[in-house]
Amino acid sequence: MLAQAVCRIGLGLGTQSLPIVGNSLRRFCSDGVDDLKKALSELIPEQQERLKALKKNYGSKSLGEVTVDMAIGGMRGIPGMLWETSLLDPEEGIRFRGLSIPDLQAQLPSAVPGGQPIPEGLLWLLLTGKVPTKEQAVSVTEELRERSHLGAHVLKVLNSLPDDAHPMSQLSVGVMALQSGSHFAAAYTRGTHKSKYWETVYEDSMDLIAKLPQLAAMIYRRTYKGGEQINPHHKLDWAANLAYMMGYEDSGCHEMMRMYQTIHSDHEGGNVSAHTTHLVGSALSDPYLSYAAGMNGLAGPLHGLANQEVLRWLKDLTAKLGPQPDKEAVRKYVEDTLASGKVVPGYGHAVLRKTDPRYTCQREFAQKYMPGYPLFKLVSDLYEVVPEVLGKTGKIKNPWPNVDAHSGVLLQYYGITEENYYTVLFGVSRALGVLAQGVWSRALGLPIERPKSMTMASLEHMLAQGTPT
Ligand code: NMX
Ligand code: MLT
Repeated sequence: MLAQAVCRIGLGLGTQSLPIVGNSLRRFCSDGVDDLKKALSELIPEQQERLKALKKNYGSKSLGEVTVDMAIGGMRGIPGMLWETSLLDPEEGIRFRGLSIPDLQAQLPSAVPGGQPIPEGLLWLLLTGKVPTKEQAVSVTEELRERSHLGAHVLKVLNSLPDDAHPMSQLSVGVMALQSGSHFAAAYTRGTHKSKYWETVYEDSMDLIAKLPQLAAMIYRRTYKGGEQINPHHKLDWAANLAYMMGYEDSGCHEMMRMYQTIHSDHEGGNVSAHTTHLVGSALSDPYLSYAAGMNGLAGPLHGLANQEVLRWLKDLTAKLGPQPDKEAVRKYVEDTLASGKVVPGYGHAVLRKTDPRYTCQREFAQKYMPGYPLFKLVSDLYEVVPEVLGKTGKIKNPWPNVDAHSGVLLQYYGITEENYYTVLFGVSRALGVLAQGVWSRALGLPIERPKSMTMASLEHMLAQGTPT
């Protein structure tokens, strides 16, 4: 049945269907006021100078020691990468270009008065470091709309996969199906000067971000809704359009999607999806190749797939204990999870040492829009039980909930009940951060990433000789 899926994408909606012809790079908003690429190009020289000065003045300074524990413990705590778009504080959580989540909610343009930020404004912020005006954010919506056309071959490629292909595998394959359109790869083959790399990386990144909602909705519709696709709505913003093309027209769901897509976008550079995208991009693999690699990392259960795992775990809990179990029963269920050698999904973090502000933001959304929803009540009860149980183990460094502990509840409430799809929504959002940084990585001329590895024998030898201590 999936192979016979009906696709209406790209048919008849003039403003949605502006394929790039050859390698021509279109200009948007040529008056300059709302031109994101122009705004970016004006910032690049000063940032290049800034990096040069940093290297010249402080290049030989130490950023601290590297212990054996760090080297064999997942490189935890080693500052080894430049990442401009966001920074994570263990106690406070994430800041995007210096702005916390409440700052984003207060300062970024929204689609409805007093509503959630639109991710297009965040994208402007991530790329330029500046809060956009409403006009600038809307210009990004328009730019993305113009770039959003998805070739008919993408659905054919997806339809050639086994019916049970996981949505994250479909996302990765779908992105790779788009890679032949890479402007960067074509420019590199033509021999473009390295000072111009960022320009085609920008074009690829914007194209990819523009196409992801249609690709993600296509995956959803073919996997769960019989295959019939829904055309984009030419008046909706990027995140609301994603929900709309998935089949959700409720304005509350659209607000939730704007918030969801904003808060999952970036979490500094060391997390698996961001680091992978950065690493692969450092080999001058184009944004399609590097983002697809990042998504394969996001698909791991200790990273982005945890949002799927949380829902599976909650479903198992309610199947065993009923929809409103008492706290003692919940406590026992958490203890049993640990005793069976599994992790409690949605809890813990490699860097954070407090409740994730992305959890808090989602909790506040739920308190406002779904206060009596039973699944929200259960997730709230877990917040009162799980940290104490995890804390008692004595080994879990952060017993508090992360972003994935709460996102599924919001999606379930609006009818998006298929948990195996959840990581795709995380992945669409993550494109904003990792691709914005990818543009800067090329603009700043960052080199190929190549850390040193050690064998156990080389470590033993080095340490037996007493150097270093
Ligand atoms: N449940 C059970 N055990 C845990 C948990 C948890 N939620 N969190 C950490 N531990 C264990 C961890 O497996 C390790 O055990 P061992 O020494 O036997 O290998 C020990 O506690 C110490 O780990 P930490 O240093 O506290 O955490 P680490 O930095 O290694 O891992 C996570 C961080 C996020 C991978 C880990 O907390 C975890 O597996 N959490 C559950 C999965 C999850 O929610 N992932 C999503 C993270 C956010 N995201 O979207 O990416
Ligand atoms: C993320 O959003 O990438 C996760 O919280 C994982 C991390 O930061 O390590």
